[in-house]
Amino acid sequence: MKDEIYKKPLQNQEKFEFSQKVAGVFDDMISRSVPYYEANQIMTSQMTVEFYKENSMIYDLGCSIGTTAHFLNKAFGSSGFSYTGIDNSKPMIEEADKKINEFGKWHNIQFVLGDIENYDYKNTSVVIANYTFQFIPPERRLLLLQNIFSKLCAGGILLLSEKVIEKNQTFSRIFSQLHHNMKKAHGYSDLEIIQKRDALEDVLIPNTTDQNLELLKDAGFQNVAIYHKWYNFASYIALKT
Ligand code: GEK
Repeated sequence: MKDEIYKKPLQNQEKFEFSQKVAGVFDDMISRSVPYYEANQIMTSQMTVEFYKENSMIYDLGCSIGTTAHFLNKAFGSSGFSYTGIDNSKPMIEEADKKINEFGKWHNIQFVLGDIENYDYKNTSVVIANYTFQFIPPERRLLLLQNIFSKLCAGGILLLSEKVIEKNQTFSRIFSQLHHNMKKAHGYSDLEIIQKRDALEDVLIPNTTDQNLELLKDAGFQNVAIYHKWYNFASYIALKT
């Protein structure tokens, strides 16, 4: 379904929430808002295949409607894997569950309603957190990363994708403008883009590209690389050695 949530002028601008309305149009919303969303999903699944260890769990933090699981299903083909997608939005998990029968029977896939900050993680070789940390209060991000680091096996990875800002304000301004232009090219009006941006204020809080690198190092990851970057979006791979 087409995302038209911010199409009409809104009298009372409410804060953005992962509601029923958002879950219903999420596919369209995220693919028109996040640059190279599909390419990033493919890269996420390729690296997951590369680093996944048998008998361990893949965790997808903030799995939304389960799109990443579908890319993993395709990338793994007939090799089995275990996956848990966690999200604290009930409508998102309900949407994800609607397509649970589309996965290969040899894959062990589940979607769970839960908070990624209190989840009881088990042995894992791949943790995926695509565009989710940006919704965690900044002062709690290190603790969550430390918890993930402690549950990863040696040789395991965290794949982290985020909206980012730059330290240099000129770069930040230009990158934001280019993102705005990209959304317009994907069919959103200026009004839609501005109303959504206002709704996300203080809800989606981006770190700088460097802050994320530092956080990952502080959490214990010695080897970190940026594997995908588009202006104000960055994806990091962090390896536990
Ligand atoms: C994708 N990864 O398609 N606990 C659990 N879930 C949370 C929490 C939390 N504390 N905070 C936010 N979420 C997906 C896209 S969307 C990104 C991820 C976006 C969930 C929230 O409910 C939402 O579904 C998801 O994180 C972020 O690749 O909408 O920009």
